[in-house]
Amino acid sequence: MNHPTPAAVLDEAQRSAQAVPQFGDTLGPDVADAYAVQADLVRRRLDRGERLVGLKLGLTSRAKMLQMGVTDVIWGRLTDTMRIPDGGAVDLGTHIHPKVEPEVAFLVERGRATAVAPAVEVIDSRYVDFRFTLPEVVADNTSAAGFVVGAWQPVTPEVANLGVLLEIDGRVAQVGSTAAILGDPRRAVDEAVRLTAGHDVDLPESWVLLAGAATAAVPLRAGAHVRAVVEQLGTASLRAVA
Ligand code: 0L1
Ligand code: MG
Repeated sequence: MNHPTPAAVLDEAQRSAQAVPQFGDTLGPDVADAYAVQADLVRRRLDRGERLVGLKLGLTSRAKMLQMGVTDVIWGRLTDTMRIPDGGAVDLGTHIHPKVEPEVAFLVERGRATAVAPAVEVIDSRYVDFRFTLPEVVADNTSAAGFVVGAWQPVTPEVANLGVLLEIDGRVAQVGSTAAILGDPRRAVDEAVRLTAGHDVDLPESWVLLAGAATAAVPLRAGAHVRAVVEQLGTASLRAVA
């Protein structure tokens, strides 16, 4: 009997909201191979009718890079079904052990950022206990699970260093700065272009880029109201329903 491929295993884990063990030696240490698994994984979603709407960067802060022992950021693909309307609900029944992190998003048109917005990313590793190696998280589409984008604004130089709060039920859970994202989140666009060169990524003319987290991620609990507040840019929010 043929064993299911890593992409098939991760696809089923996401669809059934059941965590799977890490692959260990099956996946291999090569990040290029892991991106091929990610492409296969997301292709399965597109074949079921989802649309590619953008990209995300991960491990964009010095703290996360040191934690993972890496020197380069990673990237994943965003589809339309991951998008949650601002203020909308996330069904916890369709996730394994989701976490939320405050980010900024860019609207990218013809290779440049034409607008910026506060955002919340929902990450949900498909691996048991949210534990993975770098190739494993790349294969798992960098834990991408959902995202909310607030109101779009013009991109100004101030975006380089704005205060960020992650609020849960009206209480401050995390404090950070947009400067934690690559030193300046505006670098995310060039990084995304560089990282995806040579990959088969068929983006629409106007697409969303989640630039990275401004603080550590926080577990998403049933009933929680989550709000990212970015100085000068405003808010993006969601609530978790059981
Ligand atoms: O968006 C992110 O920075 C997450 C990247 C993958 C690592 C994780 O799941 O914490
Ligand atoms: Mg993120």
